[in-house]
Amino acid sequence: MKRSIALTASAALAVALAGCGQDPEPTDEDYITDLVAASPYTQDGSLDGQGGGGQDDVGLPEAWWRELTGLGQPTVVFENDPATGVCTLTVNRPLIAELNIDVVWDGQLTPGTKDIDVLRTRRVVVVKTGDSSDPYGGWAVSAVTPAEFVLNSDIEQEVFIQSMAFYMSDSLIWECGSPEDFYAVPGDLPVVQFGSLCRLEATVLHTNPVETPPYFVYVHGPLPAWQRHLMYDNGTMGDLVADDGIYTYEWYAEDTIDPRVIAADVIDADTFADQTEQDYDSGAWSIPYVGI
Ligand SMILES: [Ca+2]
Ligand SMILES: [Ca+2]
Ligand SMILES: [Ca+2]
Repeated sequence: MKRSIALTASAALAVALAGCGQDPEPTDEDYITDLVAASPYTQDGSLDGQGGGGQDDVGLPEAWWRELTGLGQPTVVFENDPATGVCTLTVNRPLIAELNIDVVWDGQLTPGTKDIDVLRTRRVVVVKTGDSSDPYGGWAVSAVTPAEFVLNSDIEQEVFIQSMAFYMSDSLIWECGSPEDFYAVPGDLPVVQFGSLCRLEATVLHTNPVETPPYFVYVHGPLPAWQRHLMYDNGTMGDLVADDGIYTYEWYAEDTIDPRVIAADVIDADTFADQTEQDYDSGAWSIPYVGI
């Protein structure tokens, strides 16, 4: 019996030693990949919040919401060797979801579904600020671009966000004209003070407008009652000038969602025109904010 135990212990030791040999120290790439999977500055969700707003006489559905059905693993593309201590990455994450949409204004919820196949992509700068015994091997997120949501299906994307501008108490505190623009974290991110007057403005592009209006624009963020609200270009809801192509929504910040992001989200009117065709077309930008 004793001999048996001794053999077992030896075997366990051998396995443990072999395990050490096959499990080397994490590389910088390993640490950075773990960092961007966990950092609050690189979480953007799937824009699956619900919302109200709108009227049946302008081409909106009675109800719609996205429902995430599959979250792919993030792919991290290193644009330079982390050995320099500063590294730029592109992080791509596939989002498989469904658009639930009910276009019949009858007080009954009988939605159809449209497939959503989207890639969420963002660039990140990370810097090595500590040593290897620190969390994530001493790496920290230094700057991020907005996350851009683009179609990852065979359907040609025709609607795009072109710019975002965020105001608090009528002061411009953050703006973006390209999803390639980097913002230092946390200093260059928009700050949202709960209870304060917020306003988001966005411009959009439709490459092949057919319907009137050609698209609908939504804001997602720390909004009252719902996580998303329709944006307007008709001189109401904080919109300064009607029909100038700048879509606006103004609100008093009163809610938080996880993750903490502000997003501008455009949906093709053709997508909203029925609840049967597989024609999902949408684009969005999303930026993390700092809540105070
Ligand atoms: Ca209905
Ligand atoms: Ca306007
Ligand atoms: Ca359609």
